Amino acid sequence: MTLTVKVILGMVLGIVVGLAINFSGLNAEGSFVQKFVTSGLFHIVGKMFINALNMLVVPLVLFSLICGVCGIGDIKLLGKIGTKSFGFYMLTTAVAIASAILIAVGLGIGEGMNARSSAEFSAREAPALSDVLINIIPTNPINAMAQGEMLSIIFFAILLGVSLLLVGKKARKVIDLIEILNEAMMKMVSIIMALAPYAVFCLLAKAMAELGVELFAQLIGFVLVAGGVMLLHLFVTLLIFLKVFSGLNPVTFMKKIRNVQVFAFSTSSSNATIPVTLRTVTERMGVNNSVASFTVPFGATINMDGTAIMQGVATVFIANLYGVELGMTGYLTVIMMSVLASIGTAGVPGAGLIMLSMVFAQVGLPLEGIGLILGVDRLLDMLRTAVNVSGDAVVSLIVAKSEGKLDEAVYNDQALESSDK
Ligand code: DAS
Repeated sequence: MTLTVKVILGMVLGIVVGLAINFSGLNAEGSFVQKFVTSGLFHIVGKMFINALNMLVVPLVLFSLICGVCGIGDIKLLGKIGTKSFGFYMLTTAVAIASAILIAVGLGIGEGMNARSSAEFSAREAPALSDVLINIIPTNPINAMAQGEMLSIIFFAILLGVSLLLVGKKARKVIDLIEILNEAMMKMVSIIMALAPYAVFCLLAKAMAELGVELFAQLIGFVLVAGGVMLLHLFVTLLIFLKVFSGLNPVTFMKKIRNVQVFAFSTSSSNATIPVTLRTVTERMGVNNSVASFTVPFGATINMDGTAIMQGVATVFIANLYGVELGMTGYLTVIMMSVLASIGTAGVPGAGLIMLSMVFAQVGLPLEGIGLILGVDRLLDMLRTAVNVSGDAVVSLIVAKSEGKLDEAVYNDQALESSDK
């Protein structure tokens, strides 16, 4: 049984058990069941799992970003192709997160619940944007890592990666070590994610017992809105970008990208999909390998439009659920944090959820809101990964076309559409 099936099973069982406890009234104030649910096994297992996710954030972001930058190989590639692709990756992600927040706020998802956070949290006033920008540069990177100041860690990791590239051949051993540590972190993510089915069961059973069927309805609403915005981004926004910035036919793109999307959907991993994306954009869309070999791995590391959408919708959902007023500054901070969180998100299953805690922490939302999202995250992870890799392919085409490195005869060759080629 795959992990995805186990997580979905944990989700269904958690909802059923939680709703049964809620409907039965067994968790009346002061009852044994209420104590067991609120501070007993369900609570303990859920909190331990969320702590484990938080434990991963700093090392995962640090090593995956340094590897992503060092993976560029030649510092000169950071020039025109690097600048162009970085710019377009950030632009598509910013549009993705802004549309997610606008739609989620417009629909008012999560409103009316006024859930209580068992661990009293003070909804921290989102810091002024100027402070957020100034604090991106850490005075002490080690302290920033100890404090989990993610913006500073992302800045330092990218700068360290560029610096290692500038050192040249002498840095090879250090880069190899960091690549091994990065691989170890991916394994650690897999180990912790293997426990997700049990954590999902406990977190959802607790939440459903406390908040009842209304929460269930709210969660369905969250999944539908997040999924809807992802599909909007995939079938409208990205195709508009493709048409406007490269003039290429969006319908041809959607026919040829299908096998990549199916692979990403089933693996929930951008990293695992890199070989499939590379082969598709070069052999079936005509992108020159000199461009694709940079833009595709680079995109799998820093470009996560689908993840940013999930993070934006989740932030609005949890803020409304707990009655936290984020305000314009708060939402602007969320947009910036989600763009940066998507840079730091590794291309492995569940990474976007791990980074969500960084966004929540920045705007003072309760981390236990992660536990509610976790229950339905696996479903969204499959869809958002397909969106992520589609964005990587679109930007690869735009950059290749602008550099004169796109064979349009191959792109327009309808014979190359069938997914078995
Ligand atoms: N599954 C991640 C990826 O590979 C995205 C995420 O977890 O948000 O793109």
